[in-house]
Amino acid sequence: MASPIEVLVPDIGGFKDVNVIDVLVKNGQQVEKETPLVTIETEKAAMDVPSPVAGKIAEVKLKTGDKVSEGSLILLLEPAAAAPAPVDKPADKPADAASPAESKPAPKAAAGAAAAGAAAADTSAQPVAKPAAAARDASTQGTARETPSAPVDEKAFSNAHASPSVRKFARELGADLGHIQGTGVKGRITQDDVKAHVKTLLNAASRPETGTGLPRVPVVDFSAFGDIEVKPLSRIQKISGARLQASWLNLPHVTQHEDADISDIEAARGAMKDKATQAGVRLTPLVFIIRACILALKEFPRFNSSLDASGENLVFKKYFNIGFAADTPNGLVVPVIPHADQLDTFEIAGTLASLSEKARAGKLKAAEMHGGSFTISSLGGIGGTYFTPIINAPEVAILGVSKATLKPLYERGGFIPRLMLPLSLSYDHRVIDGAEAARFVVFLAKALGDVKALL
Ligand code: CAO
Repeated sequence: MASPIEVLVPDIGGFKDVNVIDVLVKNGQQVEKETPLVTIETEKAAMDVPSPVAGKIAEVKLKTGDKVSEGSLILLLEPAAAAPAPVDKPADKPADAASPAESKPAPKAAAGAAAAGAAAADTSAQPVAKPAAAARDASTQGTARETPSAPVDEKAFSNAHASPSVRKFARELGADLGHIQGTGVKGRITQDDVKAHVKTLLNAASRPETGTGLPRVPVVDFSAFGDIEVKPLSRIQKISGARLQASWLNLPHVTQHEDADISDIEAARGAMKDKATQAGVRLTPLVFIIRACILALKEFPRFNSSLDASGENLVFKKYFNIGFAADTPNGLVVPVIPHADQLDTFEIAGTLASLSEKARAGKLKAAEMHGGSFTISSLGGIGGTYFTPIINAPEVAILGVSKATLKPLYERGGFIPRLMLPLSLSYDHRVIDGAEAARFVVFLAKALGDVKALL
């Protein structure tokens, strides 16, 4: 065994007195080149310092909680004897020969040797674990979806709620903690969460690029074209994004459009305003749209169904739990009005308002977003005309509603101004035929014109 070399904290971007949050090796332990030795945490990121060479830990010189800066002594390491390659693996020899730090005796300044050896090995001196770097290489070779090999978002990794050992584990796998949903206490990320995440990514990455697999989106280094700023998606965006993508990819979507003449119901809404205010509720067009949808769902029960897990049976729901997309500062959520068919107009308005308020304040409980049977996405308060809402799978249809505008309608030999509401119904074509969807929207538009039926 060669005489020990000093392994020092490498360049950590000028940070000083950073915390050692984990010591990952013990005296006497054999390590490989790149084995993480300690985890340190700067304001920006937690990072592992890997071993510059293979060998035996002679003496660990720091402990968890210590503060270190560039050049601080981490440990003494006895480098392994030169060329330890097994005879049955001749291919290893050139690699050993190419690593001078491993074969040459350490110069007098042992610390320098460690750093120099690390530099020669390109990644060894870098306080970012090798798997992440290796992964980056893989990603440029065409693994375009998020895979364990995607570049790690260091800030999000650092901010993630996880123990040092889980951080270390994630580093070893090149998993980005910033992308993992914690299932532990208070959302803490567990080792099982990391495993499940990596498994999912590997499954996705192993899909072929052609044939039945999804074609990949190219990886682009945007910074090559100008200044950029990287911001993580919100927790809600990550969750809803995955669900939206699953629906878009699994359900054959078709969107059917229609205009509903809501002039009469708007007049009725106006007439009810005072009464509604007295009852402490705000009547918006959505309240009546919900009521009209329930009438249509009762008439066309397939729109209130779901395919079962086998994909061979339809589950018809006898309840009418209406979800509505709510735009919140943190992203899209879909609260559900349970048994909306059993509520009167003001009760629907009250529930809609209280759930919307909770959604915007980020206070919705999980149970308040479960059990929907049909969803409405209303952009009517914002504007725009028609759009293609994505079905809230496993539901089979969703109604998109846009802003009502006055339009000339030809009636009895002349044009009259009518308030027209654009409707966009997306449906799962495995379950619903185009003709049935057209009948549904025609029925719905008629119901929205029938004041008596809606009140
Ligand atoms: N046409 C014309 N005006 C409309 C309208 C329509 N279709 N729908 C609502 N309005 C009016 C309302 O009457 C209200 O005006 P007043 O204050 O003068 O009465 C104003 O627009 C704002 O309404 P609102 O948005 O506060 O209330 P709402 O009940 O219509 O909607 C909610 C509640 C939670 C659905 C809505 O606030 C929201 O978040 N919408 C966005 C949904 C979304 O992001 N969908 C896309 C998801 S991706 O598919």
